[in-house]
Amino acid sequence: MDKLFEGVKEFEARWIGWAGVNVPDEIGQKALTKALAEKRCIPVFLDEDIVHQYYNGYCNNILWPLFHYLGLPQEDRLATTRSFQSQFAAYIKANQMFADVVNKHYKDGDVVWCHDYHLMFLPKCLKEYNSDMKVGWFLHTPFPSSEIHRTLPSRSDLLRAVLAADLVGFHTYDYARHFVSACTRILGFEGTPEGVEDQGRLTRVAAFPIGIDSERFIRALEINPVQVHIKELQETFAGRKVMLGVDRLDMIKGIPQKLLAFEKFLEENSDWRGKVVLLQIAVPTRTDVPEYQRLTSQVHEIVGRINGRFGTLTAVPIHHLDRSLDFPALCALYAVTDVALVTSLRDGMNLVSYEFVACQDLKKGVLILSEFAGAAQSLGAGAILVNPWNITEVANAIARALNMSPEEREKRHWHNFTHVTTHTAQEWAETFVSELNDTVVEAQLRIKQ
Ligand code: ADQ
Repeated sequence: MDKLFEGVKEFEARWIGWAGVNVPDEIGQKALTKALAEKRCIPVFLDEDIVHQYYNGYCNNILWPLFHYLGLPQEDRLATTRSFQSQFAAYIKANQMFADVVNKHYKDGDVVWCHDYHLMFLPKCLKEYNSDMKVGWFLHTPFPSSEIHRTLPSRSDLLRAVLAADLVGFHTYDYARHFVSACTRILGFEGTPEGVEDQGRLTRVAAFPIGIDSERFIRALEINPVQVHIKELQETFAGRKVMLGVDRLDMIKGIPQKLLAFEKFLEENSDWRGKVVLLQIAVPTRTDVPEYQRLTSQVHEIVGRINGRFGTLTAVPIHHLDRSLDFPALCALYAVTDVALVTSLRDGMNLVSYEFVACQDLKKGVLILSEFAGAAQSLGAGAILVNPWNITEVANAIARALNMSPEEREKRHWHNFTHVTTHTAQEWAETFVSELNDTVVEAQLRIKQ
């Protein structure tokens, strides 16, 4: 996140967030606070029980799947849930702890920008401290259809808490529209072209599609460690087309569907066997959750089967890595790829597709992109869009991408590269913060009139 504000001189940003580790003693907390201060980061300390109920429970076991259309917990997921009630109480408590820290560091004129589904209660807590505080909230995941959101037991409380913000942002217009529908249908508030209105108070709701720091990727391709990696990869996969998947190992990323589509492609295109390799890099996340453990086994099983079916003694069609890559290795992989495969079943935006495009100005590779990723709305004209649930369609898209003429690849790449290099993370942050300032000024003027 620190990179986000590089080159954005107007912001004196400070990051307030959970440190991600349990530091029970005061001496440890003081030491960590001091160390992080140099990076302009301020930690919030959450104890193990709160982390379990709030972060693993309410955030990752309830909100994350729900917002990605996977529904509320059932069967074993319900067993790990204990009860919505206690987890929701922990959620509010954790959000209040964030608010306490923000309030402690707040100075008049500051803008407070709350991020993601973990902090939907934060706008409300902050406004209770100080109704003049300028508060924005941005969701990095999809916001689902109001019919999905209304299944959540705490649906109204969460919506009301978010509406305490002055500006509410989403990656796409569709997510914003779903949020406004939820507020009108569940709360009975009025939806306007500007946002949501209740008793004369307007919360502005709008789309702010995120981008990446494209220059960072483009510059990296010139540096020696990346060049060395590129050369190694080119030698290793000489004579074969390279396909790439880079994902967190999460249900929403559609990794099994991607592998099955690749298998179907190999089944139906025997002339490509031995001439194409799929590199699938998947970083394990939430490894203590049974569903994620099952996903890991499922992915390993499918990879084993496909490699058994189509591999030879010297080469396999899929190389699968269960780990994170460092930045130079990631850039090199993006640069040598002929076809990138993003098959998310749902995804707020999907930055991997942006990063791939930024690293492809020489090769002009093809992006196959799920229509259920927010990125489909910005990179749709350059990518081949697919429904990841339709294995045949994805298999056909792979064949089309591998056989695409250089002219068509160039045209498609140009569209995406122009978008990725002009809609950057810096521009996204500047736009959100300046709109937040404007929104507050306009609201003050409305009150005076
Ligand atoms: P994520 O779900 O994490 O983010 P994504 O947008 O694809 O998804 O970003 C993943 C990031 O992790 C990328 O920067 C990528 O380079 C990196 N990454 C992934 N696998 C890696 C690996 N094996 N090694 C190294 N790095 C790896 C959430 C939402 C998205 C939304 C973003 C930003 O779920 O939909 O786009 O926030 O808002």
